[in-house]
Amino acid sequence: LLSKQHIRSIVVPDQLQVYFIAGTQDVGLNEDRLLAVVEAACRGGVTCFQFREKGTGTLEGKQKLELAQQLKQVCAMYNVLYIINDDVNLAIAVHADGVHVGQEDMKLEQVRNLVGHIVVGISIYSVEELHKTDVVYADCVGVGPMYATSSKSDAQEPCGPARITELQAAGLTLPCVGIGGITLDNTKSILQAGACGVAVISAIAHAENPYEAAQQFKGLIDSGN
Ligand code: TZP
Ligand code: MG
Repeated sequence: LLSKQHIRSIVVPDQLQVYFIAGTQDVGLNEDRLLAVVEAACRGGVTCFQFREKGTGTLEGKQKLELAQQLKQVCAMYNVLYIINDDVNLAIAVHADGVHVGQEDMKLEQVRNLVGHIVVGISIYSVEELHKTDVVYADCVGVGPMYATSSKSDAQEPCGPARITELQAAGLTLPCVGIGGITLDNTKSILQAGACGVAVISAIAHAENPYEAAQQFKGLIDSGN
């Protein structure tokens, strides 16, 4: 019998070091551009990629499924953990390595029951949200927005890296990443606050050279080990 206590974390914290997130909305609604940027980011050293297809003009249905399959192949080629945002059925359909949900999405217990033993990520903004969250069904946590961001239209007020420390003091033990407005310049403060990695959209997707940007994040985090 699978009791709550027997659901174990299967994500290795090192796999969350450089967590790149993107969808076509982050690259001019251009599928080929997304594939190229993700390939460059993987080659540069990101450890995890989340396909987050969200907003006006983004793909749905068969087109989204096909792009998700292509992105999975890219990630597999570089041994990069492949996570699907929100869309639990898509994560199952493409055999993703994981799925990430927010507080407004499907409940964690239902997600876990549907996906089995893949990585389940959850967004947590505050200690109040932590207490409302069934963390026993999750493997890792995204905390943020750390800083102001232009990549999420409904983002809450920036909470700063101290929020990570605060959540851990309140009992959060799952590996977590900071997200929102993260750059090379503020990455150290996110790790010092207790995160095992940083999750970024624009710092890589909008970089002049996404390969170099990924390399710089990976180099920075490795140098601190
Ligand atoms: N969740 C909280 S902030 C954010 C998401 C998806 C957007 C992060 O994007 P960027 O460009 O790294 O600030
Ligand atoms: Mg969501």
